[in-house]
Amino acid sequence: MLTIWGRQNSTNVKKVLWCADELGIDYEHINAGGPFGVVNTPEYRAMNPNGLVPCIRDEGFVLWESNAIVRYLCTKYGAGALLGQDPAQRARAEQWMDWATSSLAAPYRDLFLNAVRLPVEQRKQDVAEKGLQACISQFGIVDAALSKTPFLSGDVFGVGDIPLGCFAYSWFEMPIERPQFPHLQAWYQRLTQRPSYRKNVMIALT
Ligand SMILES: N[C@@H](CCC(=O)N[C@@H](CS)C(=O)NCC(=O)O)C(=O)O
Repeated sequence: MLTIWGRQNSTNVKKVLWCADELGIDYEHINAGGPFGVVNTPEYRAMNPNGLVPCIRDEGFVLWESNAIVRYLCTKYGAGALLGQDPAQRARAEQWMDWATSSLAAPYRDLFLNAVRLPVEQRKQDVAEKGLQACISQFGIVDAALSKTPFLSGDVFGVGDIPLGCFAYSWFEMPIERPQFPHLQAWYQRLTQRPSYRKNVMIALT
């Protein structure tokens, strides 16, 4: 059976749990990371030397890096579902997966930690504000893309929507002042109609 390690309130773990449920995979979930520990045990480090979540083991095959896991699950369990058959469509979806990690994750982390997760006395207002401004700029790019197609993967929901869908939930839930991004908002509303999104992504932020 597939085993997924990682605490549920991690953005990167959410991607994997959401994807697994979209595909209807039967899996075992083990909480790890943050208050759950586990990630520093020799057994876990032997699987993932980074000591980070998520990590999966599937019939002896171990894999870490959330986006790679999402693609693996779609390929193995979805017969390509959510990936798209057309090379250009698939590349477009993967572009957004990579972009979410390389261009949005860092400013989002600065904002989220300093607006939500850290104890109040440890939060740095200037870091939160810098992160917020960078996130506004990045979500503006997403909003413009979503003015052209209903999903980041194209005409239908797919892997390109999964990483940003996880970031978007926190974006709309954080106690911050957001500009109006109508296309981003409409896409987010479409995601909220998906039961596996509501189950795995729309959970308490802390
Ligand atoms: N690029 C990695 C990043 C993994 C990562 O940074 N995971 C965070 C949670 S979002 C983590 O493990 N933090 C330490 C912990 O939770 O103990 C991925 O996409 O899987």
